[in-house]
Amino acid sequence: MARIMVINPNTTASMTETIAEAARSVAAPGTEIIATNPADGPVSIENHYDEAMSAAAMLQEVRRGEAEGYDAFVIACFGDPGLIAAREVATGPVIGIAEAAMHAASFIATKFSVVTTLTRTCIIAEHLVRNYGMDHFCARIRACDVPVLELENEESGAYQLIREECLKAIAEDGAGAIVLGCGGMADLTAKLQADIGIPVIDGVTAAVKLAEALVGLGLKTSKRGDLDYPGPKKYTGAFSQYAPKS
Ligand code: 2AL
Repeated sequence: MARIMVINPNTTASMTETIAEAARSVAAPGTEIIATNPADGPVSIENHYDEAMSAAAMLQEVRRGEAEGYDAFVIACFGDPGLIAAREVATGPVIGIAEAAMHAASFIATKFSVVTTLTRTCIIAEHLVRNYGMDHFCARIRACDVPVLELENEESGAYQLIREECLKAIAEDGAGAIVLGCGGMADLTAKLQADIGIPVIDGVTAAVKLAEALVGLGLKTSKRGDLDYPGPKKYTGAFSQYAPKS
């Protein structure tokens, strides 16, 4: 039995719903999923500024979940914004969808390619690949150049553009698996996989299953060293609401 809080760090509730559906589609019978997004922040996260600005309100959601006793947390944005700070706040495991998808891909293929939204965001995934030690597994990071919110617009042609990048990843990168580079792509996974014939990994579902595994193992975030709770401190001005209490 695990209670998992899945946080979409952007403020678009319809995308949170897509993420929630994907999370629930793989959750074990005893797992409770609550999906949430902050009220304050960017409607989509597509650059470093969006990432930085989304982190504070996302961390408030983790604090709320912590107070409500959730066993684990999933940060459902492909840049994994605020992930390491969330680990300081949380008692249970916190998993980012990019790290979950990349690790899952590395178990089933020697090479994967990431297919993300805008070319501009490729650098974010590139930093994560390096940070997670995934350089040997990641063949290439590709962009379909569809803005995040256009993923929800059926007329945007997003599916076909993503599919084309996946096919190029197979032909040109030698990719044995595809990692989808946006939380808002979670509903495309099964269709894409059937369509392109190689494993397609969405980080939301991968993160939920990894969270269940860690909770099942009785593992929590280590509070020895840098991931210890932030400790009480005064924050001034508009940020006083974010001041850590413990
Ligand atoms: C994302 C994501 O997963 N959600 C969002 O708003 N931006 N990442 C991305 N590369 O587009």
